[in-house]
Amino acid sequence: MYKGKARAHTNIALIKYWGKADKEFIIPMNNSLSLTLDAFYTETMVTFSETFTQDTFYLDGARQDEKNTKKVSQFLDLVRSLAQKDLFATVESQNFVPTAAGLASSASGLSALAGACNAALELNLSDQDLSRLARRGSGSACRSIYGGFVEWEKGQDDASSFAKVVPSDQWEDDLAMIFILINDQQKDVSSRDGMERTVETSVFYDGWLKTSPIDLQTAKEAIAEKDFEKLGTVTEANGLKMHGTTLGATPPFTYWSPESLTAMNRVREIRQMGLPCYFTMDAGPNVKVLCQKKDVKQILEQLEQSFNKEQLTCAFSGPGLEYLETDVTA
Ligand code: 2P0
Repeated sequence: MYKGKARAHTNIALIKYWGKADKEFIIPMNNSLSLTLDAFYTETMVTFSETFTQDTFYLDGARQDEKNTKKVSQFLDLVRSLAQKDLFATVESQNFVPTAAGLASSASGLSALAGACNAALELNLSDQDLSRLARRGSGSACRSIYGGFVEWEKGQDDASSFAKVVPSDQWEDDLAMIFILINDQQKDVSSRDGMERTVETSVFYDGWLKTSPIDLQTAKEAIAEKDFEKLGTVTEANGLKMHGTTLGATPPFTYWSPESLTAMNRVREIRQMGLPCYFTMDAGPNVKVLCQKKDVKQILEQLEQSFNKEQLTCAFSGPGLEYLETDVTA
């Protein structure tokens, strides 16, 4: 029996990953840059055993159906081939999110699974190779191997596409991200389907590809200079640009709901009051607000005028992958 357990935190991209150059290996079209957060994480235990006759996947204690288990099994296949071990596994994952408002993340999930497999099968993968492995499960997961500011270098193939830490002199410790949780009745377009449709059909995708490297450069300069206004401005612009591409797709779609727009406008108003804060959004209606730790209390007070307290959660910079347990009795 081979058992391993790991914890990985979620990350939010300031410069977004949006589009794949290679769907099988998950090689992105552009580099992205994220901040790993402390508030949301996944703990995953994996057990490989000769006695198992199939893969089984439990999420938050509930046994998952065939469809959800298949994604995990496909990732386990990669690990089995890497380890040259033909063993079925039981995967037990726990998502730690303050509320059950659609914040479960494939980034923390697949990164924790990669770490758990690395421990269980004693693969001894370097962080770089672990980032490459997590990437095969979900693109954004490659960034959750590391804490703080992280860049995913797109590379051009499996060997060269991985994430790495962005030197920051711990500036991320001065920052915060407030989540505005927005309930939405719309049927989701998954990020995987959304980015595929955009790459294939959006008349705005060229503009995204031409300018996201410039945004990335600006973000890295802002981090080196510890210039919050510069980082916030490019974060907000890059997120809006990503969402702009979805409107030019066929058929067009958007992740925004009316309340998302209300939230974005509130952030602009708060900024105009002199409190620096900037929003970003991912493949869903929630709005994330990048701000400085010193302003969190005042910004929360402002947001509480428009949103319920339960809708607001504050996160700070979080750590990279952590190993919790290994037990090998082969
Ligand atoms: C990001 N997103 O950079 C972007 C911005 C959503 C919007 O990475 O298909 O779950 O598994 O590689 O990583 C979410 O997409 O997609 C994502 P796959 P993933 O965070």
